[in-house]
Amino acid sequence: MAVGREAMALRRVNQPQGFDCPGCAWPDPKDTSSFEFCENGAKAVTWEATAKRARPEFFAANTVSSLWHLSDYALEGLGRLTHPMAYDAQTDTYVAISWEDAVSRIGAALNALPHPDMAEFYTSGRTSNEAAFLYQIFVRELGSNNFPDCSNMCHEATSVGLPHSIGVGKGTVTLEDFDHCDALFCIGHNPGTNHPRMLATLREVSKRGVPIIAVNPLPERGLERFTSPQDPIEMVTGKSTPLASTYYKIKCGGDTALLKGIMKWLLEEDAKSLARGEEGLLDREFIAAHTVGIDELIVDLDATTWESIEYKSGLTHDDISTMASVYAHAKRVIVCYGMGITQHAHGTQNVQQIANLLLLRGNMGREGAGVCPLRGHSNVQGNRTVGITEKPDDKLILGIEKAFGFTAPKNHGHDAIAAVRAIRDGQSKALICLGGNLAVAMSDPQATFAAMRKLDLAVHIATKLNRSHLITAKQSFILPCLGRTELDVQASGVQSVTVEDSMSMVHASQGNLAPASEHLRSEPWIVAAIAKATLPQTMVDWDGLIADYDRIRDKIEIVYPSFARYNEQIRNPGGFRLYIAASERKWATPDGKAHFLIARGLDEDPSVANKHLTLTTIRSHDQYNTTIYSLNDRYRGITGRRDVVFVSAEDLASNGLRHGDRIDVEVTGPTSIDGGGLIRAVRGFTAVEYPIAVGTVAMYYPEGNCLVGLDSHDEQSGTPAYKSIPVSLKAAVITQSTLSP
Ligand SMILES: Nc1nc2c(c(=O)[nH]1)N[C@H]1C(S)=C(S)[C@@H](COP(=O)(O)OP(=O)(O)OC[C@H]3O[C@@H](n4cnc5c(=O)[nH]c(N)nc54)[C@H](O)[C@@H]3O)O[C@H]1N2
Ligand SMILES: Nc1nc2c(c(=O)[nH]1)N[C@H]1C(S)=C(S)[C@@H](COP(=O)(O)OP(=O)(O)OC[C@H]3O[C@@H](n4cnc5c(=O)[nH]c(N)nc54)[C@H](O)[C@@H]3O)O[C@H]1N2
Ligand SMILES: [Mo]
Repeated sequence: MAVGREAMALRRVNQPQGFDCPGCAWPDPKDTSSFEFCENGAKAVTWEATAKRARPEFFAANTVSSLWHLSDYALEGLGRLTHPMAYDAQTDTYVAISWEDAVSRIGAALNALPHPDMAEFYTSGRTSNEAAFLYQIFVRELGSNNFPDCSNMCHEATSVGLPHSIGVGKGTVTLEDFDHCDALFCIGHNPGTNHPRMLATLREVSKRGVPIIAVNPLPERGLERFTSPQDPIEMVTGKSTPLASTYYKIKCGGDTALLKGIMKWLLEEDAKSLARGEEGLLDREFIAAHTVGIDELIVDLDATTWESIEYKSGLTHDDISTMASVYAHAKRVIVCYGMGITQHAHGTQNVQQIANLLLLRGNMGREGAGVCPLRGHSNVQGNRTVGITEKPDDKLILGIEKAFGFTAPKNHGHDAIAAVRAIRDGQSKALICLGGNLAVAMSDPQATFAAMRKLDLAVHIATKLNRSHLITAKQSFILPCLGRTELDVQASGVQSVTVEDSMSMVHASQGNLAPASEHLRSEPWIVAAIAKATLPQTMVDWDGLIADYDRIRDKIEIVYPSFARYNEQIRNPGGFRLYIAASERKWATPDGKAHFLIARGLDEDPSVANKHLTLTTIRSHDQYNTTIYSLNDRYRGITGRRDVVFVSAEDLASNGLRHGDRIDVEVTGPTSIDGGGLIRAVRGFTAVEYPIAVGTVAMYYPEGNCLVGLDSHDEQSGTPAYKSIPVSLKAAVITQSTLSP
């Protein structure tokens, strides 16, 4: 790797004048004056700043069919893409092409579609606000709302669930709130790997003696460090025995049960407290003034038995009452959560139960309290804010009209699952991807790969080669773009882009490295070039906007008034926070109230409940989504491989298996058969005995994606159920062990 280039890059990460780390979406402290980056952020930066190149000569020497046999790790390991490339079916290779020819062929192919709704426009969350905004303007001027995006596989349950609860689909806390909370709940996320800069915040919180409750089926190292209190936390629970740990190994998919359990305990203790003549445990003033639905919630919780709560969560009444008493004794509570909550068949309902819990004690919209969904990609939240949505509201349509003078379509377009279905069914014939690796990230690769091979047009705007690019259509293009770390110079000089983090802070990002190749173009430039080639009658001054990104931001401000004084505000170090009404106890719901919402039942998948194990798919320490940095997973003790299944000693024994056995993992229940009539299964993986919750097994993502059918998703948000897959384990046909005991 290019040592000098990387070292230079790392010194500029998350600095006021530097670039935003392309790793996670955790916010930066206010005055970032020192080296503020983490091990995994450094991996993301060096992966982009590599000296390796995948040049045209390489593509000429390697057919697409031969590249298919390389692993995902090896494909990206080829290095940065250097030239725009077009697929040549005759030689089965990608061949260099000029930008002019590439965009004119893409424009012609899009215009050849009978209707613009026959194209899908995917976005991955590393894209800047400027690129994402231009992209949706282009697609809407073309006449479509088909915006599948990575958020559909990620925090869609948050985007769909929280607005019904509190009127906004984003978190309500800021980084400063962590200085004031009295208890912190971390449910279903793994900060040591996926949001490492959060560990600094956790350390501060734990140094203040604030209990951190972790809820996770796996013992994740980064969290465990903060759940073994130095000071016994008897004072915050009122219990006589000090707690050795506040880490709770929940059964996969048991979070709704747990959250209902905590709320049920609160109601029971509240009643006792009132009977003693005390003031009770609920914030009655807040509930009366700000919420509706408490009576229905009480009825639902009364009807939920402790027996079912214990069974579904895998936690005891004692565990749950301890957590609940920590919650009840704290004046200000923050709940953080990640994919362990959202990627379930009832992800939206999980999110809403978290909101319920917080609302019961008024832990919303005041200092030190609130909800904190940990977003994934570094700008996935911003992409949604600036219009990447398949369901445009009137404000967006009117805003576009005001800013550009055309009327955008109002119909609802496709999210990720609808897009793949439309491609599978031959209704959509073109796919443009602004970043990402859709085929591999998506559920049901069997269906997704086959569908994508039927396309007329596939376009990938990317930094590195990945498997999605190898699933070729009649016409396929790879368009290489600048990454975050690289200098972006346009007609008016060096450009900055902007991004929004998990806490709605918007700030500028400016790359400083020389681009990996002179043929790279910025994402906004590429979007504009495709737009110009596709829309001869366009109402948008694409060249003017690209010449100076301040002009793009001026347009964003017209469409979204919450970006008032955008260009001025991003010139302040640290940027600015977008207005979140719920942070001020204003509820942007139809009736202006926050809502307690009911989750009926506790089952992830009632039809197969009770008998099966539940498989969850997780990230290793050495990967960024579908980008695999190495085959190691240090904190979990796995080296040199990813073909493993984490199983508890109890579940190994009850299935007649041992550590190191080769096993087959088969899906059970109604989703067990794929579209081709085969049992969904992963075969010959190695069982690893692991201190994971009994009843839960885990595999890496994306290795486990073939076990998730396209139809297995949260009904409300469409988020694939990547983390609640009913499975059974059996010895593989080949039983030879490849792991030492
Ligand atoms: N280095 C690195 N950083 C990243 C990423 C990356 O791949 N690598 N990806 C980015 C993206 S896009 C995202 S969305 C985030 C993802 O960040 P996370 O949300 O941390 O993602 P996951 O690794 O999927 O892990 C979720 C955690 O939930 C736990 N879990 C699984 N099932 C359940 C369950 O049923 N209940 C509960 N309570 N917990 C459960 C798992 O054990 C795991 O610890 O990270 C972002 N940051
Ligand atoms: N089983 C299972 N499946 C999952 C998940 C899970 O937990 N379990 N998680 C889901 C989640 S949370 C997400 S967010 C999705 C992720 O889905 P995606 O966002 O589609 O996937 P990534 O792996 O992040 O995309 C990596 C590719 O992005 C390109 N890239 C990198 N940087 C840039 C850039 O600056 N610009 C451009 N244009 N391209 C760039 C590179 O070519 C790289 O190969 O996967 C989902 N799939
Ligand atoms: Mo994500």
